[in-house]
Amino acid sequence: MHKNFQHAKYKRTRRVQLFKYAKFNRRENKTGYFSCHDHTTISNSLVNDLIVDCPGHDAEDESEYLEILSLERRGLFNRDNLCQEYHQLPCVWGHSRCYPSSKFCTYDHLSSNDLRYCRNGIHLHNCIIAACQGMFKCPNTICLPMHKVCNGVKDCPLGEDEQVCAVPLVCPGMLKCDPGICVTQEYICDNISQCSNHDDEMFCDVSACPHNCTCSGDIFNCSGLGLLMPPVGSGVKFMDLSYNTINLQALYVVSY
Ligand SMILES: [Ca+2]
Ligand SMILES: [Ca+2]
Repeated sequence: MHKNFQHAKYKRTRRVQLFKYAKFNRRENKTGYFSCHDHTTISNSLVNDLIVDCPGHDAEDESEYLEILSLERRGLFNRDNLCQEYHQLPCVWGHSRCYPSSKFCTYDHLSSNDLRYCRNGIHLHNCIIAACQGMFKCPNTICLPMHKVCNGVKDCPLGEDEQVCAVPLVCPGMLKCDPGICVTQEYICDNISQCSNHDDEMFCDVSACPHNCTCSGDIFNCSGLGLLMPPVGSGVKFMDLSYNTINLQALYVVSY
C-alpha cells in the first residue's frame, strides 16, 4: 500500500515537473537561449540534453536529470517511459529526451558536431548484436550510416569504415556527394549537411522543384510528364527527362 502511494506520488511529481518544463521551454523558445547562473547563455537545444553545458558545478541546464537523481535517492523513482511517440526510446529512463528506436546503435552527428540522438551516447551501448540494416556495422559494435563510410574519419573504434576506400564508392539508390561519400535518402533534406559541399541540403525548398517533378537533393526526376521543353533549373546535377517528348534540335541552350 505504501509502495502504491509512493508510486502515485512519483507519477504526480513527474506530471507537475513535465508541466513546468513545458512552460519553461515555451518561455525560453522566445529567446532561443537559456541563461546559466553566471548569466552565460546557451542554446535551448542544449537544455536537458543529458550533458552539462553551463559553467560551474550546479548543472542547472540539466534540471530534469537532477530531479531523476533526487527521486532515485528518495526511493521514488520509477522506470516510466515518458517518450511522446510510440517508436521512441528514452535516453535515460524517466527522462523526456528520446530518440527513434530505429536509431538504436546508430553513430551519427549533428551539424554542431554533437552526438546525434542521445548526446550522452547511451544509445550506443550493448550493440554487439545490432543488425545495422542499411548501414555499415563496425565489427561487433555500432552502426554507421553510409555517409560515415570513406569520409576520411575513422568512426569505427578500429577504423574499419576507412579500410575499404581504395576503389571509388558506387552509391546505388543513394546520393553521391562530390568528394565521394554516399548519402541515403532519409538524410537528404534533413537540415543536416552530410555532404561537405552541402549537396544533400540543396533544393530542399519545394518551390525550387519544377512543377510535377520529384526532387531529392540536387537530383530532379521529371520523367513521364509529357514535357516539350526541359523545366527551368540551376545547379541541378542530375535531371531525369526520360519519357517526355522534348525536341533537342529546338533547343539552342542546354546547361543543366
Ligand atoms: Ca568514417
Ligand atoms: Ca542532410
